[in-house]
Amino acid sequence: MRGFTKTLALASSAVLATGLLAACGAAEDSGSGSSGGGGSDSKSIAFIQGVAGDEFYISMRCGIEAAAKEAGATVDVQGPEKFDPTLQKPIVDSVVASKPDALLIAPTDVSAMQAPLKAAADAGIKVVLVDTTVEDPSFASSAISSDNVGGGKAAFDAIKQLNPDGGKVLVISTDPGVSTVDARVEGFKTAVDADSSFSYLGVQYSRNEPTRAAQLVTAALQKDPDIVGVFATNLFAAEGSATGIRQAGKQDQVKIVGFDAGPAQVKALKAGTVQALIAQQPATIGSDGVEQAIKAIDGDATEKDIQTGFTIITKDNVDGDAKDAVYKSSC
Ligand code: T6T
Repeated sequence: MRGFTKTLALASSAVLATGLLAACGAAEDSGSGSSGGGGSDSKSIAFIQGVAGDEFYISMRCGIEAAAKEAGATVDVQGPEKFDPTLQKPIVDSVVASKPDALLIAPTDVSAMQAPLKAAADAGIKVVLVDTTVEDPSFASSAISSDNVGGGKAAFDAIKQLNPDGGKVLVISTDPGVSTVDARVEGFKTAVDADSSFSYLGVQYSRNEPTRAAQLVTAALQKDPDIVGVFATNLFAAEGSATGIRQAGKQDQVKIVGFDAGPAQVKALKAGTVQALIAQQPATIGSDGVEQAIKAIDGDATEKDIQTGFTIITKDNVDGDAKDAVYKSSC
């Protein structure tokens, strides 16, 4: 694993306050762009994000563009409006028709994106999976992602530190079939099951929509008013969970640990609405992706699987050691 940073220094008496809410997908990423030097014979790389406007993929784009520039390759960036395979597949089909040398992609579903991506590889395009994967990634030159199972376990450790006496915990995820968040849920659940002071209320799916996540959390709190912790498996789940807990007036009782660290999540952390963030290394995932893509294009050996680390951000380190782990909303 590369660049693994774990700084678990949770403020034990975090003051909860109101104040979270940033628009979903409100980033500058217009969905397409290009960079890189090189002449007409320069290598062409397409990058298809999981969803446009998500600061995780924007930060990844920054890493990709910087690495491509260095290598003299061109980059074309596109992303669907929603994290949805029915919207991502047509983008893949049109990218494949344009015949780039390599395709970097975060597939939005393990099964629905299998055939379109296999078809891309069969067409001679070097496919590199960045972040998410598919059921059988054997056609891919490389697959690069965070230690998602480990991140789920770290989320439980953080919730336990905030609730040493245990209690009921809930997971808010996006959609089943998304490899990354499913792995985070698995890591979290395994850790909860191993600790008898906690009880697992299961996972609820928000379809990557903060409003839905907020509704799920509010409803869950009506059913189980004594929930002590929520693990939100990505940026939008965390945003919505914080809103739901605030709306239920339970911010002094329920601790939220969220995956990802966009500017809105950091604002929530500083406001005390969220207690810990697990920041991935999207720019590194992107630059590693370019490196592997170029090796594949050149016919050199690639690394089949690369795992990147994460940083745990709390109020205590957000302006210090963990400052650089925060995602960008533009490059
Ligand atoms: O958590 C990231 C990414 O790793 C996941 O696959 C989908 O959601 C994010 O993009 C954050 O919104």
